[in-house]
Amino acid sequence: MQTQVLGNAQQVNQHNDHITIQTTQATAKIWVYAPAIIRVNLTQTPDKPDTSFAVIQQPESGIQFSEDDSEIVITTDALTLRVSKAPLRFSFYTPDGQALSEDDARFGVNWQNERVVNYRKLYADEKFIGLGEKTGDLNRRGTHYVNWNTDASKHTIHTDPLYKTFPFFIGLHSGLTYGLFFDNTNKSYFDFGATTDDEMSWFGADGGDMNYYFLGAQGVANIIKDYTWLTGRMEMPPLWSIGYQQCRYSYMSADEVLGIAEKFREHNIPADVIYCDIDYMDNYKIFTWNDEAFPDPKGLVDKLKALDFRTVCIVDPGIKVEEGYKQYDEGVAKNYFATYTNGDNYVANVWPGRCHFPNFFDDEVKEWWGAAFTALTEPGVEGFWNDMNEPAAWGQNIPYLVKFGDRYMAEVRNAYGMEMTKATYNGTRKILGNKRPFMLTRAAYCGTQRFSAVWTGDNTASDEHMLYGQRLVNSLGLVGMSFTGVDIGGYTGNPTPELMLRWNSLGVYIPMYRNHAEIGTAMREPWEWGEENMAIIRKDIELRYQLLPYIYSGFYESSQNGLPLSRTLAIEHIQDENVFDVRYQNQFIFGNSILVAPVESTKLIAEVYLPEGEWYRFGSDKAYEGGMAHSVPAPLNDLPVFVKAGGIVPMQSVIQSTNETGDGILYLHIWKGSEDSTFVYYEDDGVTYDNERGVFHKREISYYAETGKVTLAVAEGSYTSKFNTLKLIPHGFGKAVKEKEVTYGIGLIEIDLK
Ligand code: MIG
Repeated sequence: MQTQVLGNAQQVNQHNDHITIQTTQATAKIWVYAPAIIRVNLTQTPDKPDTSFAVIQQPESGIQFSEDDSEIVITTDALTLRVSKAPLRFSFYTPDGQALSEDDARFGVNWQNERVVNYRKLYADEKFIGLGEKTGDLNRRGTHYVNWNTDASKHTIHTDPLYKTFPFFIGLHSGLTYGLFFDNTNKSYFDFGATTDDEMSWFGADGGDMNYYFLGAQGVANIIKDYTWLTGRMEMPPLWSIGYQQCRYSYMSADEVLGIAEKFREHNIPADVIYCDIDYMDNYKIFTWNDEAFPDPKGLVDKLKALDFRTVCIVDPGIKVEEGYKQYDEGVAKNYFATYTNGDNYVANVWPGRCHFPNFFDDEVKEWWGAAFTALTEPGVEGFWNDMNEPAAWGQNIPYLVKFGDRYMAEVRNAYGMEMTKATYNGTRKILGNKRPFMLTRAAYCGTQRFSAVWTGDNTASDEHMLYGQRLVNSLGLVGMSFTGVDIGGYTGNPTPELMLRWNSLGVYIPMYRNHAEIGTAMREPWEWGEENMAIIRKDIELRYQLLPYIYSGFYESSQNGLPLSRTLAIEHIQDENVFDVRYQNQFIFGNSILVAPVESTKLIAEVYLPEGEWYRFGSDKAYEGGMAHSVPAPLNDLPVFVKAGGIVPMQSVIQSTNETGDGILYLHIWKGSEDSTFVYYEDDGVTYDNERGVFHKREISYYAETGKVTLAVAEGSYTSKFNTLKLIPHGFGKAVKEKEVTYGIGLIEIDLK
């Protein structure tokens, strides 16, 4: 093995937006992207083009630094980077000189053949959160992870890697916070003190540069804001996609799909979305329909529309090797597929049999792929589910030498799924014009939030999968992915009725609320569980629909500052050890004032930890004191959910789908608190991009604890709210304070609660 440890600085040069430092082993480059974001790149191939799949921002120009014999110092308003010259080591400090993160003096950055690794000092009390879709505990200290997008079917709650790669973590120590985004799509490794005597943490990759963005903002929320500034934020999703979604692998025919949709309406169970999994296709050929089972796609989608259902169809990257199949013929003729090193098209087996794989790293291939979606959009499909894009092939082991254009799979595998999804998004967005497409993907890399929701792949029908799945959702939220879901009920196996009830009730508070199941499992639609259970499931789904004004506003927040809808308690409470306690680590804040405690279906009493402050049980308004654990009832029809004192939660009447407007009343629930609180309420048409041109309705709602006043500021934007009446519903104020009803318009509204 050839090893090189980064040595002494030989030369320092200033350029417009960066400085370079030369050493024998590598060229170091440093840029400032924002006051709290400094990028460091250590490269052995300085002439290679500098590209990123994730980052959408440019560095600031006019970089400033100071230099003496021993170090180079870059100072911004928010962060100081001190680079020692002999040897070259990078250490970051707060403006007042507290150490945030320092290179290990011995190993620093080094190369082990092609592999590049950075060892950093581990602080005694340091905790680590992040990396997105990773099993394990909330606090990742003491563990090791690999990023290598994998079709992890049959995974356990310990399997690593899974489907997605997010080489971004947040470190917490000494009451300080920092983030580190290692922007490298090669197979990468993160070791949070698993192997180095609690002295070092390290991360690295099998190839590419030591290329990282150091985020020095204080507070986890601020780091997420900066990270999503750098890599982008989600758009407003189509409103219908945050309603209830019903899926199965597969509803085998148009009649079956329609029958399922009809049942929802018969049983008065709200729903918006139904899926077609791979069996809608002709022999799994992408962009085709099976003309026996799905003889009239447009007829089907139209009938579904008439029932207020939207249709989502799956697409896989594998293109069947079959002459006469359009995508195959065109792809071959134009060299659009991944190849062996001699240029022959690479073949692997997936659903259709022998397949080629589009080179989604090429813009022309992306265009071609995207334009083919007319096969789905012409019949009226508006949602697109990108599966198997790790990419997956039977046997998994796609050779590292397979090439996508001039790049080897080893270098870009982790971005393949994201680039496929980008192609699907760009293409369908173009075809659909002003209409928002819904996008779902299984594989992802940093930045995927800009155009898609994700789900966590093939989980299992068990309590432990339900709980760890929530942790995945919460952890995805830390890396900018707000629109996330799990297969409710568990993909593999059959849930017990208790598990189905419990998981469904948790689904109310999962950003994407989708019931999905594997082929061969028992049917699990809401009516499959008997009248009594169906009533409970219906109630929960109704609650989801009542909460949509709150949830949609939460997505607005994600689109503006990157904060996720499902927020691990660690975002707000970095110094509270209980938050990291494995007993409470699955709990999360949904939106900004609802705390949800996931509980096994076998436990009807739950131990819940409520952080600092006062809390009310959602539903009963029973008051609880924070900063301590409580034993609370957790029957299957009442998941432990709490609202923070001062919580402002706008709700609406029960509707059967987001196509309905309901009774025109905005039900504004407010829980008494001792501090002022605010909520940004947001509404738009839910289906077009007119919101990007000012057609929205947005206002700040404030609660003033001392005076008991509630105000709704003058509404911004040109959209007319669907509500004409405001009903203020006080909680925890005592019997004397009654509900108030006023006209809901765009002007200032002031209500006195006392
Ligand atoms: O090899 O399309 O994770 O959700 O139902 C399995 C069939 C392929 C895997 C996805 C799952 C989907 C299934 N797919």
